[in-house]
Amino acid sequence: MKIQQKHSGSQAMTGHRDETVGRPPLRSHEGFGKARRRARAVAVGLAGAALLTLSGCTDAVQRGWFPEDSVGATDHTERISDLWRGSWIAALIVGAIVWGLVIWCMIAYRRRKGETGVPAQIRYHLPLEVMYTVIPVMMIAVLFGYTARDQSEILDTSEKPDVTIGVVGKQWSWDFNYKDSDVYESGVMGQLDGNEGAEAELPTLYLPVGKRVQFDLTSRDVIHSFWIPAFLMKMDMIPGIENKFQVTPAVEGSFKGKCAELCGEYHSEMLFNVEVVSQAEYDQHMADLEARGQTGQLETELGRSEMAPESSDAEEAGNSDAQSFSTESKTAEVQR
Ligand SMILES: [Cu+2]
Repeated sequence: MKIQQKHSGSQAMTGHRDETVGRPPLRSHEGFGKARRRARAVAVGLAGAALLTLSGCTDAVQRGWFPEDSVGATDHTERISDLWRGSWIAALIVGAIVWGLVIWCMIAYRRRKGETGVPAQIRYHLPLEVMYTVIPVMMIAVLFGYTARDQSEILDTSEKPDVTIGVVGKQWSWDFNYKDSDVYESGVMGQLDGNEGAEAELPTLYLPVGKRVQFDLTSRDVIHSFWIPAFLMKMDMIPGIENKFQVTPAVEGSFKGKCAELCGEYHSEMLFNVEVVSQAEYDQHMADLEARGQTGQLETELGRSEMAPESSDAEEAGNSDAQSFSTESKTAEVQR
């Protein structure tokens, strides 16, 4: 067997040499040039492909595939995306080591020709067992440490907020109580019927840029979840309980808000708009709400009563009858 291998090896070598010798020599510069050009073309092609791949996803990769508008959106987004990316990098390093070891074992300890039976069975290997217990515990401890550090920072409500907004979830919309200005906004469910302009009918939450905002979250019916995807942060809204968090929006702009807890048939239409505006625009909006008569605070008690008052802006929008009818009938359907 060994002899055979040696023989075939030398044959291959001889064959190779023969081939080289037998081949017409590269006579001219033309031949060398051709080979070199081909090699260069391949190299350029590969480099181009690599560049295209890298440049195509660099931005997205750097954000960890988080939404584009999350970059610098609040005082917390950088911290959250750092934790996210760090965790993925750690997971990928561990993954690469594990995949490498698995492949190495498959190749190094594969069954060779002529081998029979099972390999030598080893029952205990204390150092190995200690290692694969201690290393994962250390890894989990590190991930836990960073998570706990960031979580306590993100959920810190010890500072006095500049603005406090009570947000009430309800099937399937949102009410906003601007506590400091003593005005409110009451939302009506989105009507996603395929027609343009559905977003304009959604309730809009106004936030002043650069100001510390506290959200007091609760629900009137089932568990919802308050989520502004660009803020990289969501929190449950539980009936009878007030969950709080504080955040400082850092850039002006329009964002989207959603319910992140499957809360019934029209959960997907439980949407709102977010406008992060200057203090002056925020004050103006508060004055507008007051001028519309939306003063005082909406109750947060349990109940399915239609909270949209007579003078809400949904009524002003024109098609309020159709809206409130369809919302009511949808609610009735579910109650049945
Ligand atoms: Cu919901």
